[in-house]
Order: sequence, then structure tokens, then C-alpha cells
Amino acid sequence: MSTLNQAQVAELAEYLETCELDAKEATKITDRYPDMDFEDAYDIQYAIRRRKLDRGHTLAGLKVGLTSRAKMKQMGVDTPIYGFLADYFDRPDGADIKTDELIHPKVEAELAFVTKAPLKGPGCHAGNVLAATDFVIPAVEIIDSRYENFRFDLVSVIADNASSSRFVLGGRMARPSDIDARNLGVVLERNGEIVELGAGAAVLGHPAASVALLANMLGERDEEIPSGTLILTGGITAAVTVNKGDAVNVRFQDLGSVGMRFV
Ligand code: OOG
Ligand code: MG
Repeated sequence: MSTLNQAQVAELAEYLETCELDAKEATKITDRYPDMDFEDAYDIQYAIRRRKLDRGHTLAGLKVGLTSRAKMKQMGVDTPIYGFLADYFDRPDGADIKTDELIHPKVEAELAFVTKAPLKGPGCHAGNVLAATDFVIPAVEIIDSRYENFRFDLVSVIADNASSSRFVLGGRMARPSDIDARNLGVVLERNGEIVELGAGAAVLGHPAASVALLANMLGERDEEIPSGTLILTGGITAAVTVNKGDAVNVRFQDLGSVGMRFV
């Protein structure tokens, strides 16, 4: 069920996307529309996606968020969500990330999957995902909620494309059969100091379960994950605040590291 009409969806999409592009804070959209539901929220997110594609951007992939206890606890919510990645979110390993294009960025250590076959829910499970995975690769997502102080409810954050803003892939890719994604250790350092650590199992027991969940959530909209899709599976640890001048390096067991500087 949705509660917003097309004009309201379009207006909220324009509002949130403008805040993203201008690096300006937004007020929580549920303050204005307290009865908004999940369907409205994804309608706004898809409208933002269409705005970008209509301007000539392409889709770089998809992301799942709020998939670990650490992230859910940090944000005060309890349900995983998804969003999309646009081409210009992508930054190379070792990049300088411009902080003046962002509001209040945080970094997350994640495992990314790339599919080699479509995945469609309902009924998709981690086994289907592993069979349909071409390779996994270390990733750092830079999230940047448009909402003041990163304070939001689920409906507001879904509409805001799950706080997506930048991502960096790095390290070495691996076939899913060559790694134990559950026991894969991750160490996140900011300016040489360890600030968070964890293992793949923090993400829904196994990061492949996050991709399965995505396929099942998309199935509700009668969509699938196409072959060749990059999927960020969600922060393994709590997200870490970064400021201009910070250097971040995340080490992934057996898979190398991903780094960037905030300038
Ligand atoms: C929402 C996005 C969460 C993740 O990996 O859990 C996310 C947020 O925390 O702002 O990307
Ligand atoms: Mg994330």
C-alpha cells in the first residue's frame, strides 16, 4: 500500500537528490509525511534512480544495508534495506575522496559480490547466491545520510537511497569457493589506529545471505538481480566517522586491503 501520490513522490525525490548533489542536510521526510510506508519510500528511491539515469548516469550496482547487529544497533533500526549505486559513486582504491562534496561521511567495511547469473526471489537462499557468484571482492562504502546527525527512521533512510554516496573496491577478488566468507576477518584503521574489527559472519550469519535477502526483497517488486551485478552486502562493523585529512585502510583476511584519503 502506498500513501503518497505521484507528484509527492516526485517532489520528495527531487528534494532528497538535490540535498545529495549540493551536500546540504535534509529534514526527515517523515516529519512532513508521518504515514509514509515502505512502498512510498522505495518509490522515492526509484524516482531518484530514474532522475540520475535520465541525466545519463549508469547503474554501478546495488547495496544492502543494516545487515549486521553492529549497524542496526548504531542506527537504532532492525530491518535490512537496499539501495542503488550510481556510476559516479565509484572511486578507485587509494583515491582522494573530496569531503566538500559530502555532508558527514562515514566508512563501512564490506564484502562485495559480483553475480554471473540472475537471482530472483522469493525463496532465494545463500546456496543459490554462492552458485550464482562470479567473485567476491573487498569494498569500503562511504555512506552520507542526507539527514541531520544521521538521525532517521527506516522509511526516511530508504527514500534517501540508504545513505549511499561513494564506494571503493580493492584488494584481490576471490572465487566464493576459495574463501570462508563467514570467518573472514576485517580490520578497519583510521590514521593507522584500529577502530573497528569483525568477521563476515556479522552480516546475517554469512554475507551471501545478504544477497539472497536482496533477491527476495526485489522479488516483491517482481524484479531480479541481473547477471553481472555488483552488490555491497552491508557494513560488518559499526560505521566510522571520517573528517578531512583522515586516511582509512581496511585489511581483509587473505584478500588484501582497501584504502582512501579524505581531502
Ligand atoms: C544506512 C545505510 C547502511 C550498511 O552497510 O549497513 C549501510 C545508514 O546507516 O546510514 O550502508
Ligand atoms: Mg553499507
